[in-house]
Amino acid sequence: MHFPLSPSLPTISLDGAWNSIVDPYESGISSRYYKTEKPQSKSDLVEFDYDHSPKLKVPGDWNTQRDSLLFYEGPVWYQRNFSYQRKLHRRVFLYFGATNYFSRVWLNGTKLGEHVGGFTPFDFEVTDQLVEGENSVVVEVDNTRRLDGVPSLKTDWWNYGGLTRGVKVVEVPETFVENYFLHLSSDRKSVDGWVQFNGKPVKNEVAIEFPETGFVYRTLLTPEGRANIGFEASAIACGKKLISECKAALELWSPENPKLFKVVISGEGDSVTDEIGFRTIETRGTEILLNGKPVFLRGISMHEEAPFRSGRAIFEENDRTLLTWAKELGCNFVRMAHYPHNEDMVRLADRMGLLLWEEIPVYWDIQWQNATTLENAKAQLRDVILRDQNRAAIAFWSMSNETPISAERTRFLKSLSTYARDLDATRLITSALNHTDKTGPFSRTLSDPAGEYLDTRLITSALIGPRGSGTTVVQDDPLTEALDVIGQNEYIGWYEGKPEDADNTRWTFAFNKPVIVSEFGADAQYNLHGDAQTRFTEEYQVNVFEHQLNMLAHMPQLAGMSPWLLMDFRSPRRPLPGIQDYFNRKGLISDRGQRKRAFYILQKFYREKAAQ
Ligand code: GCB
Repeated sequence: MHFPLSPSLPTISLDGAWNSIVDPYESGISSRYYKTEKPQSKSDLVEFDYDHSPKLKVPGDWNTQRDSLLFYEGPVWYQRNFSYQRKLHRRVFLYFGATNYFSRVWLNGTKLGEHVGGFTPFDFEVTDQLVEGENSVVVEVDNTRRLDGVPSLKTDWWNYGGLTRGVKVVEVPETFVENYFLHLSSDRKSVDGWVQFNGKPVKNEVAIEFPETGFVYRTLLTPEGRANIGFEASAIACGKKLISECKAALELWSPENPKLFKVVISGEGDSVTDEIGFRTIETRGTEILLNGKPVFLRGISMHEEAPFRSGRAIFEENDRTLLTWAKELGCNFVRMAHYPHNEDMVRLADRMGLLLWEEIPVYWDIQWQNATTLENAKAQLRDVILRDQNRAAIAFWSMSNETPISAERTRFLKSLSTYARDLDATRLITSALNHTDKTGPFSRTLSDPAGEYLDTRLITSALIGPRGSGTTVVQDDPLTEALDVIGQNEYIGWYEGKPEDADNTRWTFAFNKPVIVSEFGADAQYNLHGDAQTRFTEEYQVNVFEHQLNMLAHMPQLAGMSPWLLMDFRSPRRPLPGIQDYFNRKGLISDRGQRKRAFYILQKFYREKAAQ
């Protein structure tokens, strides 16, 4: 069962200091770290003691809390006590915002379950396991990378482990609003959707109220506790007035006017409050239409990395800093790479007026033929959709990033696209693709016989080969057929050729769909200066951006862009001493919050775009 954690839900926070045991040799299960009783007599042999173990803060990654854990990959056991007063006619859930990557949870020594995947929420019902007074919860979190995982072994971001998002005890009535989805119909005439109750319905009624205007919509539940919603959109604006006598139109959400309505959903003795915006997003030929009008997406990519201190972004102030920088850059759009970011980030984008691209971590090469891997990817996709489906900011569900083409990969990603559409037909489906140039000197061998994954980044540069003047780059990835919008990653001037090569590059897209250039960029260390041909200088990065912007000015089908990226981030693949020091330096802003020169190049371009 999954419910979005509406801010109105009654919760007890379990955030704070937890006891921790680092378990590199995986002794925890055999030594029963999940049992927290103390030794009964002085002769009892117990080789662990949570109370005297070091603490870790929750939420938080462990890597940036303790120097010895910076590169650690393996299990860490977390434990804490909390007191609980049982209440009549209440059901109780233990809710985890996200734990990376594989987790097992025990309450008072009883195993509640397991969860796979590092960026989506999960919960367990604990109504019957909770005891009056003191309770103990133990979580084993293991961030070991797995060949069959999503993502698999190689990523260009830090493998932050731990209880990276909040932990909460959630109390709800015996029958409660489990989830709901309210959205504007594609013709903008009605608000459609559903409400799902969990538990046995008694009154079989639900009411959806908009306190701002006084409009209340009531309908009945099916025996399964589900209500299908459908009412005229203008009814929200008309409030208590008759629609036939009222000319008011629903105020739509947009980046310029991020209008949210307070919505109260009640029934069966439960009531949840949310803030929801209404808008449509669709494509027409090679255009993206927001509320029926063409929009150019002035975007930026970003990781969920905390400004100024590095580590996972975990507080609203971290999210606010990142999104405020995106606004200062002139953005109306953010690509949240390469995994679901925290829920507050999405809610904040809703309030600040930023369209979002949300992605699951199907990154580079994964086990396309493995049914369990597909189930895992689908579960992550389902859970992020169920979490964020009511956020007007979300415009795109991205299935993947830079996946090497093969029949199995295309089948896998098409199956994900279909699944996403079945869950949510109101968003655009996309994927960040490599171009498919086949003219390079190297053959398209994507993995070697030993099964070692090659880095698709290098494959891309190999494929394009030496660049001359007037190069044409082709995008004919067969996956495009299943997408609404083509996400195009390219690194002309960094992994491919020289920055100036962009000027002569022409693009050909086999499918007549909108294109977002979802990545381009170059590493630059803040305050490292040199000439425009010297790698890692701010001048080199500026040079790449200037030539890229020249190229994009005449790229066909272009509907937006999200260069790589807002801020420098930690990556174990980036060891260059004195420059990278385990940071990917493609940020327009350094990890300490300093703006590099290229920031202003893009800002100027976006200001001019916005004025057009
Ligand atoms: C890419 C990846 C991104 C990397 C970036 C880079 O193509 O999508 O995750 O961080 O290139 O800097 O190499």
